[in-house]
Amino acid sequence: MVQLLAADGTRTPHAELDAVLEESGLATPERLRGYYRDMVMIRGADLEATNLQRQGQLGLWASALGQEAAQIGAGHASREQDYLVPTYREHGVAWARGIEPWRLLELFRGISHGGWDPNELRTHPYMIVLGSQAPHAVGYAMGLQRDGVVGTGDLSTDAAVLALFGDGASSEGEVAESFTFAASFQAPVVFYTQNNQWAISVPTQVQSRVPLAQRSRGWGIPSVRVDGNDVLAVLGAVRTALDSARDGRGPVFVEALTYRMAAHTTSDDASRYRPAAEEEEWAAKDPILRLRRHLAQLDEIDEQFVARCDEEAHDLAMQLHHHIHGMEDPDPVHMFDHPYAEPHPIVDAERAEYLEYIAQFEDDPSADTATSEEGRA
Ligand SMILES: Cc1ncc(C[n+]2csc(CCOP(=O)(O)OP(=O)(O)O)c2C)c(N)n1
Ligand SMILES: [Mg+2]
Repeated sequence: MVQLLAADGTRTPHAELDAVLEESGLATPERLRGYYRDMVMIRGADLEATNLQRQGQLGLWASALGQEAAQIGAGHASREQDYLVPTYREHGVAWARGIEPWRLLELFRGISHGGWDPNELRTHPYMIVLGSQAPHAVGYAMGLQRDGVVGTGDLSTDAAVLALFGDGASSEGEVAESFTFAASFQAPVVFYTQNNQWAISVPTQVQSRVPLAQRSRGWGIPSVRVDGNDVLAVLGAVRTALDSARDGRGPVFVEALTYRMAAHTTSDDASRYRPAAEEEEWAAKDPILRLRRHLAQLDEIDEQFVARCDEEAHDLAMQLHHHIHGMEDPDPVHMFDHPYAEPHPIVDAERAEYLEYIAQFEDDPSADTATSEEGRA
């Protein structure tokens, strides 16, 4: 496993990745402070989202607590021209790509159909059906090849795709099929698994008899396993993999070892299936704390900066709170507006049927009068 930052923040040299980080400028002290702030901000938004779900304001929330380095690192390792294909727990990746957290919350409130413009931010909508995004990602990557923006020798314009999925999703047939297409066509795609140790209540050991990173090798897809709680290792490994893919050298698989610190979603109670000792063990490997310790060792962080990040995260949480609490309920009939770009007879029929159905619940003014008169009598 590649690790550049130990849990106590100590930096281990790594010839290959250090060269990539140096050349890319991704690991300057200023950048590192930026990643620290990013992680604190997204954790603040995440905790507030859980609160909002408990207040009945969101239908569900899938927390990314503990996965901040794996996500902020991968998001920032991508270049602007890359296309990212996320799953549903990618809040740090979304943040790094410029997707405002309120858009994520609106999705989990169930009032937004997609959340953002995938072309504008070059980030696909969240995907809940496990593994389904892997073939989309490979197809997109093959499209990039055909557009002539792969392997031209210019890394600043050549593009690649980052396909994100979980350890559990990696067992889906679609992922195996995606490996086949990606390898056969040498598609510019990086498969990125955040192995957060659990797929709801199923531990990773049940998914695979070998480390997940080894799986792709049977397809001839090179792979690397990194410490996913180490933002520097993630940045270095994902940037290296994406640059290799964009350079026309085919797909790469990156497994980031991390931990889902919260329950699977707000509908889950993790204490039913995993021991508290395991949670404590991983709490000691907290990715935010680790980067803070590293910055302290470099003498590149002070108490004011830490306090300012905490304040900003608090302000963001309050903004999200007010935004969500202040939302009007959307007209339910809007759900029929976007399944197809153009009018569709089946959707039209369903809309008409639904309108008829909800009309039954509209208040009948004459019935109201009768009730109130009865009340007076
Ligand atoms: C095809 C499919 N099967 C089952 C589910 C239900 N489901 C949602 S999340 C999940 C576990 C996924 O675990 P993993 O891929 O490790 O991602 P994580 O939730 O840990 O981020 C399951 C089984 C689903 N969404 N899609
Ligand atoms: Mg998982």
